[in-house]
Amino acid sequence: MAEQIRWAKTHCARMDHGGCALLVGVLKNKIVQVKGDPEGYLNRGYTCYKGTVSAERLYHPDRLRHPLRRVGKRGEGKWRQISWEEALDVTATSLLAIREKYGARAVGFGAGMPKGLEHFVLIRLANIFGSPNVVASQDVCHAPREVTGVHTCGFYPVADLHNPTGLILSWASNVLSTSEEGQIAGLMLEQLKNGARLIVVDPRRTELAQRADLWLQIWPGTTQALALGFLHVIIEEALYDSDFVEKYTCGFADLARQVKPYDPQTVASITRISPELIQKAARLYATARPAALQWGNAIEHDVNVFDAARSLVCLMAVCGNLEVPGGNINAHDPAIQGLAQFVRADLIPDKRKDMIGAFHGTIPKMMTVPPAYFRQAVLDSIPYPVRGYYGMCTNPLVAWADSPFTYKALMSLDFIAVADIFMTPTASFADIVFPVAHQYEINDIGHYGIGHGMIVARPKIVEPPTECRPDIKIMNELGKRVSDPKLWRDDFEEFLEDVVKPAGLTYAEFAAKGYLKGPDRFGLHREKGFKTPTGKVELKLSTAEKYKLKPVPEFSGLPEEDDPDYPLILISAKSRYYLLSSYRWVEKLRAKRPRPLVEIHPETAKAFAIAEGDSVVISTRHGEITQTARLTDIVHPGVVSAALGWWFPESEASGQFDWRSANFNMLTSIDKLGREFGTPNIKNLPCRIRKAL
Ligand SMILES: Nc1nc2c(c(=O)[nH]1)N[C@H]1C(S)=C(S)[C@@H](COP(=O)(O)OP(=O)(O)OC[C@H]3O[C@@H](n4cnc5c(=O)[nH]c(N)nc54)[C@H](O)[C@@H]3O)O[C@H]1N2
Ligand SMILES: Nc1nc2c(c(=O)[nH]1)N[C@H]1C(S)=C(S)[C@@H](COP(=O)(O)OP(=O)(O)OC[C@H]3O[C@@H](n4cnc5c(=O)[nH]c(N)nc54)[C@H](O)[C@@H]3O)O[C@H]1N2
Ligand code: SF4
Ligand SMILES: [Mo]
Repeated sequence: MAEQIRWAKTHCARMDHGGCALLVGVLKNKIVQVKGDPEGYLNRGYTCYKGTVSAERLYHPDRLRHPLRRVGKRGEGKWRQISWEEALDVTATSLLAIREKYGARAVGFGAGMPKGLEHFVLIRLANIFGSPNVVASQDVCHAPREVTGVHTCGFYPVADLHNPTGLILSWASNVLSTSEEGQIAGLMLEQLKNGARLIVVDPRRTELAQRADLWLQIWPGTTQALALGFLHVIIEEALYDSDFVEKYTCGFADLARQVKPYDPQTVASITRISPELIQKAARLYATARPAALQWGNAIEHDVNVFDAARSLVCLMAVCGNLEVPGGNINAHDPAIQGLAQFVRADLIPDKRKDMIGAFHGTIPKMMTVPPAYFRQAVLDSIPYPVRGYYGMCTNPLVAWADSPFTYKALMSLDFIAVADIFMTPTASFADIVFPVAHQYEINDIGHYGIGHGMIVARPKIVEPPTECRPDIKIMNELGKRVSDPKLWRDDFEEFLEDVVKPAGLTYAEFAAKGYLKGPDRFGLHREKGFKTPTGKVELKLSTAEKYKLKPVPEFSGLPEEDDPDYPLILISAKSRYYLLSSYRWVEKLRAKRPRPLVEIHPETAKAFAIAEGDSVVISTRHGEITQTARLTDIVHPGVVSAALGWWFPESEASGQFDWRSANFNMLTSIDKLGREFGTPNIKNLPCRIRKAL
């Protein structure tokens, strides 16, 4: 009799922040089908294309299947297969030798976008090893929004897409493509179906913008100006929530004074949105109560991110949209283990003072090291030498601004270990490469520490290839070799048990439930105030002087000056088919988007004699790359939007899989950095284009 497909439940992961509940069909330890689970809390049956083909990642013939040790020169792409014992021993010995010579802080522990529980085990490993330097992409992702929120109102205000809302203001966010941080596209679509109004602030006429009541085609990099313009209208016309402002905010008079010059005409000249539209949108947002501001990652991509994030929290606050259902909420965690305890923050009390970022004056509560500063430490020993790197779930050569600078830093390190599912441009530099067991092959927990008040279960469904191991297991074994083994576990899966134990659950029971959500607690400020030094939402920051921060948000100009040699402005958006630099090797994804596409307005293309499908050279002051022209009027004629994260797995390891020719970060630099988060200008850059010969 033919064997039946076994159906198992889990949640999608590692293709974005994850979250869709899935039904996974298995035949003889092989996943044969993936579909959305209609009972899913975040998705109710929805999946995107990436989700449905997600199991293809496990079955690529070139997947990493054995630990590797470099045999040629660094970056030459020559390897020898070794045992797990050897891989772990060499890594441990090398990291300990660096610690002996330069101190623990000379090892950087690297992660990228948080993909699962291993992100926090990595922080634990760094803490126990004694290094304050966890290096991650938080300079351009999440931290600016979360940390600015915490300084301004005491929490990370996330758009509540679960309770009915009157209006969604989608600002620099494109959840229909990205489902960012578990804000799954299906949730947004359901709100719209139920009658929520929609305003989209985006330089590109996205699918979401096409469905919007109002679309504001903002000039890139002018978020602060537009937000201050909204506040101008709202304050002038007394549309704000005066009761909330009076009782729960401080510095309103200062903010009102600050926004005075930002009248619709002035703001129109900066943002290139008509004054009428600015007024209309501001009025709609202010009067729609409740309104949810879905603020996206794209506000975090230039040196002015602190002002941008501050101005948006002020906007939420004065309109009375903080801590109300359908507004921007403090998403309380369920009863799970606290982050600080999980990562053993107690073992490294001086972390904040000692980390590389602190030397550069990054804002308190920014707990990862900006990659710009990390590389300066590696290359110039500023503020002290860094010689070793353990990286997992990340591909810095492509993901960090200024790729040639990353190349230099990676070439200069004494020791590099990388854990990945596939050989990548970054892994091709490593001394040791660890092959990981991946989604569907490991028990995992999603959304821990992301600030959306929930965790989701990602139970294992199939066995991994014999020699592929979960990241958590690798770090548990490495931990035992570089620190007191008592701080590690006999069974690495105890880390999963730790997280859910305070809820009175075992991991198996949690997996059967599927997810845990914290209690809905709205309006807590009415009893307890806000968790800021003044107990109020600080429209004017009480800590400004102490931390050398701007007290009220301002627009201090574009992130880069205009340059007649580079007459266009370059932006980017995440692709719906890939996760940043990942998975170009998954055939079903590659078939959907075989080449990097640069979006150019047809008029602009005509002016530069570029036709659809032409190879186009895009140059900035820092470099040039080639991508394929897509002519579309979704972008402004003065703006081009290029693809991110490109490298070519079909190319040679010895050339780092062609990390240069199409990689967006060849065009970016770290010449200018926002002080608070060490953020470089990774878009909103003057550029020019020409047809490739
Ligand atoms: N110019 C420019 N640069 C950007 C951005 C931008 O918009 N513009 N976006 C930035 C943002 S928001 C982010 S978050 C970063 C992302 O930067 P990264 O997180 O570094 O990049 P990714 O491509 O998401 O993931 C890197 C690697 O993780 C591996 N991986 C996947 N799953 C696993 C796993 O289970 N275990 C291990 N060990 N590895 C795994 C993938 O194979 C891939 O090689 O990039 C930033 N860089
Ligand atoms: N499919 C897919 N999903 C992903 C990812 C991925 O790579 N692919 N990456 C994941 C990660 S790490 C993150 S951080 C999130 C990011 O997800 P999002 O927050 O949705 O961010 P982006 O796609 O970078 O940009 C969102 C929108 O901002 C617009 N934009 C660009 N510049 C500006 C500007 O100056 N002002 C304004 N107002 N808008 C601007 C872009 O046109 C785009 O439509 O997505 C996650 N999900
Ligand atoms: S939207 Fe994200 S979580 Fe949902 S199926 Fe797609 S990749 Fe997976
Ligand atoms: Mo991100």
